[in-house]
Amino acid sequence: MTKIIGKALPNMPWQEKPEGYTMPVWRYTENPIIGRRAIPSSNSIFNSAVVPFGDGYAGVFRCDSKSISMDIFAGFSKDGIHWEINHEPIQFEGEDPEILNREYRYDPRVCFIEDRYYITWCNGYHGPTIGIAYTFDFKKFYQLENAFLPYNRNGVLFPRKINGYYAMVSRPSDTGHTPFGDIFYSISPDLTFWGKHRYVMGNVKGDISAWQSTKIGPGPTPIETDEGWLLIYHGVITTCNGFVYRMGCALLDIDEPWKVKLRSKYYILAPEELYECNGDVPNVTFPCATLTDADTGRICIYYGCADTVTGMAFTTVDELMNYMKENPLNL
Ligand code: BMA
Repeated sequence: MTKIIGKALPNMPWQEKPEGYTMPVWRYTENPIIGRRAIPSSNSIFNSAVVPFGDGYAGVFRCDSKSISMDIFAGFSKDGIHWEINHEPIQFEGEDPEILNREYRYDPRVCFIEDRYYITWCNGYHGPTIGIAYTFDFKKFYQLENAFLPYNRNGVLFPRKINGYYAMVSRPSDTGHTPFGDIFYSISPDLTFWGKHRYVMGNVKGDISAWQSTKIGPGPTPIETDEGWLLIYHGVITTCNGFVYRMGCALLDIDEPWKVKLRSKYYILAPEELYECNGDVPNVTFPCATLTDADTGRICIYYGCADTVTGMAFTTVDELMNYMKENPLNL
């Protein structure tokens, strides 16, 4: 038994694994939980993040508008399933108008560290980079400096300092639909200056684990366990019809998270249902958040489906640990 280090969350969304199901991650039966037109302006609501907040939940949602402008919106829920999403995007406050200037914002992650909620997202600043902001109440948001030079996507904070530093995994990229991509680890004393970059893991050449042969990128906030950091990530293959985005998982060393202890050879969830295979960008399952219950080891994954709607799926820490141990990726 692996233990999640964290809080109990007994009321989080949950369904038992269906009888006879053989995969380690199973979908919520009422998926998708957020439709493409959940707010008046939206064309699609997908790669989005949620956290426990007050006696319920809060989140930051990627809503693309009907002009296909990408922005991020706050939302609230009592049960983590039914969401009220603000009709206006987040307005950031901050010190420097140069940084506050919005080009585009997408694929948010939310991470509670110490006393506040940090938002990271793909932020347009002469190309994609990682924006960082914090909030206490999901009403006022303070934007900090971008973490990196362009080009970078998928900046994902760790939920506590590691060896005295804030820590982040990210995926250096290019200006377009990046045809490469490895995960790197960076640290910061103050969430402004990032350095000591370390290679964590990369795409897998050949056909040993071809679903992740083009690029990979970190997904939800890493989950702390007594065996290491459990990282759920996306992996991409290039097919004759374009990219296919699946989910995988890895276990990173607790004190030196750039050291990979386990990684699954097989994907844990892939586009199979109609709402994952069919949409604005077909064949995309893109995880950006989890809720976890330390008492039971339950994990609820929030993921974007076909760049159009938002879905939920379930697993447990032991399901993922056993899957990685039974199907290890030995490079
Ligand atoms: C990536 C990002 C994601 C998107 C995915 C599939 O590069 O843009 O937001 O879900 O492509 O289109």
